[in-house]
Amino acid sequence: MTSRVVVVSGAGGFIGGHLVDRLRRMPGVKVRAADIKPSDDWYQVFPDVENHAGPLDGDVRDFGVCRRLCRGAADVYQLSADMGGMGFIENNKALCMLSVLTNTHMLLAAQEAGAGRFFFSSSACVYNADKQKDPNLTALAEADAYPALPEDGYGWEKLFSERMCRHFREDFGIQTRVARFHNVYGPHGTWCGGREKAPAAVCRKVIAAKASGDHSIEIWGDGTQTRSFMYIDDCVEGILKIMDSGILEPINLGSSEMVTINQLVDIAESIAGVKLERRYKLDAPRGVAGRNSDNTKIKGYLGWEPSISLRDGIRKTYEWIDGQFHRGGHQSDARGMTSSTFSHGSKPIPGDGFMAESRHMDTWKQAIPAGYGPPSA
Ligand code: GKE
Repeated sequence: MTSRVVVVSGAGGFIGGHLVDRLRRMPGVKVRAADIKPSDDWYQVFPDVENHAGPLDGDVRDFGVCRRLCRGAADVYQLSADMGGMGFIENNKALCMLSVLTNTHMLLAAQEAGAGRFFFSSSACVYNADKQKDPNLTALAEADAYPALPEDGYGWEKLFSERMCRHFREDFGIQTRVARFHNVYGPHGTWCGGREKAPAAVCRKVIAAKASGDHSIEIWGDGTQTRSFMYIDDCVEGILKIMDSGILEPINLGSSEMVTINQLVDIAESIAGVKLERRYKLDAPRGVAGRNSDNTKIKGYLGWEPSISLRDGIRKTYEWIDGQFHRGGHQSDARGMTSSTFSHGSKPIPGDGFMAESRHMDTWKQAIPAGYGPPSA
């Protein structure tokens, strides 16, 4: 039997690694995994798949690399992106927008190669910021992306690439699938260094506070902001279901279990068996005030929605990060790890982390950059 070639770009990343692990177990599937990172830096590497690692072989900003990867491919999962949590995307808007290269080149190469299906990982960051000002909001439905007012930088790129998928489908016939991920977490992902998102950051801070004996942690914002967090197993399940479905429009892939950041900390504390003093850093990157996933559409199409509870998912994530922390010898830096850093590119930003011009806490105000407002009378 000839195998179906399935390409995963961004395979060295968190979601990509888990997706490859799932695909490689499927009968009749030959996985081709690619990432710009050298394989030593991949979160998970599987020797039984075809791996393309590093700048020469795995940089999908390069159209030539994309063409080689997509040759003979039946399915393409495009997960590569320069991304991270709020500390990264608010401070690295140009880098986030450059993911337009990977999305464009992978889509073009997939279409040129005659791939049957193309999956694009979009984000809840495409949603109109005006609809996320209230922490007790009603959940975001797919139509709430328009009129467009997405997260500056990162969200604009995602929204553009969503539409590019649509037009490639309409004009060239390639079957595209677009899922809007809502804050995905779990083991084998970024947990320190500036790109980590809240679930991993909170687990690490609690672990570090315990290890340091100084029972206090820093929390960005005032802790009342709300989010829903999706465990990685639900994410992979959803990706595969959406790819296999006939869903043509962008669709939410997220948990509908909404919590405040304070409640997220409560869960991590109860798993750790500690109670910590909370230092609120009000000038840290906060993103939107409230966000949750309206799952009406995905339930209607698939009769399914992400269902792994936050407590169960955080327990597994906590255990994995605890192992990384102690095996990696981070005890000596435990006190420092009860706070989070920001990064500019791969370099940590000195001081408290902000570039002055990015210091806009209300993301919706960033829609009109300074100097682009209406002409003064
Ligand atoms: N990253 C981080 N690190 N966030 C913290 C921390 C910390 O140490 N302490 C508190 N928070 C707060 C942030 O200020 C924010 O209000 C909330 O937790 C969630 O932050 P996040 O996990 O970094 O990212 P967001 O949910 O705001 O945004 C993410 O959304 C995803 C889609 O739902 C984005 O970063 C994207 O990576 C992604 O598309």
